Amino acid sequence: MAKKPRQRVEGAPVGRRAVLGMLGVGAAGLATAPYLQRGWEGFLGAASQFDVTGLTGLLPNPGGFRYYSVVGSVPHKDATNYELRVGGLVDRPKTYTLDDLRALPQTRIVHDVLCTDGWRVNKTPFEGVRLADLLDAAGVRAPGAAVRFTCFDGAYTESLTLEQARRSDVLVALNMQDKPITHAHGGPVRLYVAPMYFYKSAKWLSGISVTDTVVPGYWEERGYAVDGWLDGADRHDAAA
Ligand SMILES: Nc1nc2c(c(=O)[nH]1)N[C@H]1C(S)=C(S)[C@@H](COP(=O)(O)O)O[C@H]1N2
Ligand SMILES: [Mo]
Repeated sequence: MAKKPRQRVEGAPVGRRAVLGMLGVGAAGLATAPYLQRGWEGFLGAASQFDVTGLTGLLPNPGGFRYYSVVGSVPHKDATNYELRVGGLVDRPKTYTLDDLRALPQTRIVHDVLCTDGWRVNKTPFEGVRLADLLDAAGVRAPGAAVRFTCFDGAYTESLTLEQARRSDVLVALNMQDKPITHAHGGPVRLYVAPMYFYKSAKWLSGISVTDTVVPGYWEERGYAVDGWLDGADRHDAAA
């Protein structure tokens, strides 16, 4: 696949940074914006003023990541109010709290993170519950062939085939860089799909629904590949 799939805006291929650039909201302008002094954690809420396009995705932080959100502000959730619903074509739908997820066996994966915009963060540890374990607990019913992910930002969605979802390197992640996932990075719980571009790793995960067909996600509706394989990924998960 192309290294940098582009979203399409009214038929024309336009990258997210190009969209911001056309609006005069480039990285240089943002570097002087006062909200940066409030620190990166304040970024998502404060950036809503720039959310003209419905896109928020800007400067690299010192760790190399950029923070992306397709909405201007996202509610904060923690152990007191976080819920993850697993349902759809399953025998035993279930809602997990953060403590429920913490009590399940945890898997740690160290892999390079790559965004289609060209930045990468090598050897990033993620840790959490294997998605396969949650699917097994739910009991996928015969017509189930794909998984749809929804987020408590109210906008982002993602998808995987059932085969992809059952890979050993796909996590419902609670930790990133060996710390609880921060709000800005999609905490308390995000998806982590190690063998694919980072857009597959839905932040602020709130719903996992087994479907009979792949439902393209937010960026996929806007021109991204549904299969987000990284170059060199083992597409058949020989390790599983
Ligand atoms: N809910 C949600 N998840 C999302 C996104 C988003 O905008 N909203 N952006 C995706 C993209 S394109 C990337 S590169 C990563 C960015 O993750 P980060 O903000 O933790 O660096 O999240 C992915 N998951
Ligand atoms: Mo991305």
